[in-house]
Amino acid sequence: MGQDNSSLVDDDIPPETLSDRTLAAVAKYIKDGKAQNIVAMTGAGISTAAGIPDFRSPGTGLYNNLARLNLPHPEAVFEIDFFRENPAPFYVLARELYPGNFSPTIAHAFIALLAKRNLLRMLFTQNIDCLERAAGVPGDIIVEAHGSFASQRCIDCKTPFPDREMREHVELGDPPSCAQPGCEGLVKPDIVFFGEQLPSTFFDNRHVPAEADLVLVLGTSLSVQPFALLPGLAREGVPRVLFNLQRVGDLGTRPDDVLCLDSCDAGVRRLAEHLGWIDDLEDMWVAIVGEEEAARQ
Ligand code: CNA
Repeated sequence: MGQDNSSLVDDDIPPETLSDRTLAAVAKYIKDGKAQNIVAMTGAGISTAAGIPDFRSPGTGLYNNLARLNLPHPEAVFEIDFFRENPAPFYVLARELYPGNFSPTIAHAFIALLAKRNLLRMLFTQNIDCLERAAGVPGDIIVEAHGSFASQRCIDCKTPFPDREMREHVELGDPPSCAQPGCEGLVKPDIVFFGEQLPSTFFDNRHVPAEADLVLVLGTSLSVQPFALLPGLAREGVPRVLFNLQRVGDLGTRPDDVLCLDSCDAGVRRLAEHLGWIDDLEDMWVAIVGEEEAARQ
């Protein structure tokens, strides 16, 4: 177990709801039955241990590694206007990121364990890798705010495109065209590009963070709007815990914010230890990914 730096907060503001600003106090809050409606918010950092690069980590992030695709600027790979002109770079990335190539991390398994214990109200994810579903979080409490690779359609007539054919095109790095007679529009996975509207499920559930009794933020730089607004929608006095390599957003500024500035996996393991759930968590994760993958991560 690494060093417990969960009490690293700027100011020495006394907590109002928790007994102190540590993971041990968060665990006590959960064990006392005060967290029945947990809302989790995740980003690419929860999946880096699975081998999927995030966007912005210096050196390893996708934006650092897109030079080979000859883009006018890194974000262009996710811009709809650029995609219309040149879909090939996106399909190079899609082949690398496609679901099925990666297994959930123990941080995904922790969120699934919260769901299994009926404590998870909702998971908002910015990720497009579908690893939350793979870990066993029920689909009806996941809001994939930036869409996912789970389905795809024509960008012009919006006709859905079959999964199996899509997989073949992605494996070949070959952008498919719409199969509708008379339409030759490009097909794109239903992931949200810059310049596109978020799915309606995001807006339909935007009231949920205000109903949370505990907010967990994991592995996100909180730099993409409107997702980045979600932690701020928690009511004052509701504990918010950040599991991330660095401090982000306004996390740490409220009296009941707890910062765990470490890898998501180390952070959830530490919280699970405090909860007395660590064996359950490790067993559940190994059951999902297998011994070999668990040892590799
Ligand atoms: P980001 O902007 O790249 O930020 C990632 C954050 O996670 C940074 O603050 C990192 O310091 C932190 N981080 C990286 N590794 C770890 C780790 N092991 N433990 C804890 N923290 C870590 O990514 P965001 O998700 O904030 O940005 C939103 C974009 C990224 C969304 O539109 C996603 O679709 C997109 N994205 C998704 C994936 C995926 O589905 N796995 C991968 C890459 C990008």
